[in-house]
Amino acid sequence: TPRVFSGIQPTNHLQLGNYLGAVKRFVQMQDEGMETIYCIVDLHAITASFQEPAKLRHATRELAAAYIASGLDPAKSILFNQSQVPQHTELGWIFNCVARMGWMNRMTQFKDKAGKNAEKASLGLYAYPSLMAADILAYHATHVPVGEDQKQHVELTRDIAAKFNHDYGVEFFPETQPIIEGAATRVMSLRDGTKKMSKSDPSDASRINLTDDADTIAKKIRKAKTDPEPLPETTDGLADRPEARNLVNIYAALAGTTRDAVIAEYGGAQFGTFKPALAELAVEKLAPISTEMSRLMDDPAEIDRILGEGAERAANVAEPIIAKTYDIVGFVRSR
Ligand code: AQP
Repeated sequence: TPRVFSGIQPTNHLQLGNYLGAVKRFVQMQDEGMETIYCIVDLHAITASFQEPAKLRHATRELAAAYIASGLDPAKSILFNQSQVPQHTELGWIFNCVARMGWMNRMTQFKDKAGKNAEKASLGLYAYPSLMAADILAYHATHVPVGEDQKQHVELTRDIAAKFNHDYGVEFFPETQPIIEGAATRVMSLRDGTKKMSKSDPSDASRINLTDDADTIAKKIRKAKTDPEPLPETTDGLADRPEARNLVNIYAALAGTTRDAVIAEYGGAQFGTFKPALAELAVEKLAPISTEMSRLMDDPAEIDRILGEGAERAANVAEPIIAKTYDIVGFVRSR
């Protein structure tokens, strides 16, 4: 039976790319009645750089609030933070011994995040995709909704599962499908159309945060980098115009329509017309989420309760899978 798993790191505030590329799809899959497990991957959050403990705690609760405010229902989906379910790291270690150095060396996100000085990157950042494979496979998840930047990691998950199954001569871990759908699977920075929008970009103007108020959203869109031409009459005309394409994609994803439909309406329009329309749409869609988020954040104890309950349910699913894995590997368990 299909089972959906995905996660987001509690680093900084959620940005529009996370929402359109991931969270929106999470909620749809839940509402389609699929079995859905959504995680706040706090163990991953400490891989790229030092996280101030109070900030990490806050970001974890805020991400839970963002999920719920976006429509994730803890009664329908399992919602929890990764560090409360030890099975992730247990399976992660085994996968560290299955994954090959050569495979990890090909991960483009490690290269992006480690930057020029890979010697200074943490071992955790290097092993991140192996832990991510464990996050997914600890639940035997079959479907993983993600943005385009995570495609390579889901492919690695399949390689790890296949090698484990082959080495031990079992048909145990399933083949996982990445689900990368919609008009905004790769939202780009508002300051540079060739760079992806990211929570940890030093420039706050490069992204729209789910916590931004209406004025801030409108201002960031008004100031977004564009070329001087009007929008093209056909979507083909967006091919070598990354900034224009990005804004059209964002519009389409927020409106729940296609790029073609947006161009049918705004083809030939100047950015002076299109940007205010986009800002209005973004505020209409995002303001209710940020209002609900701040309401939920007034009661952190309730958020912690939800995460604890979710963690218990998650552990109930993962525990027998990890027990079986240990058995397959040959670890003696006598207590
Ligand atoms: N720009 C984006 N467009 C579409 N989808 C995106 N995602 C991230 N950025 C975009 C998707 O959001 C989910 C969660 O991502 P993550 O928290 O695991 O980390 P990330 O991919 O590294 O995202 P960020 O925002 O760039 O975070 P930081 O700055 O902390 O590294 C994933 O499904 C991702 O594809």
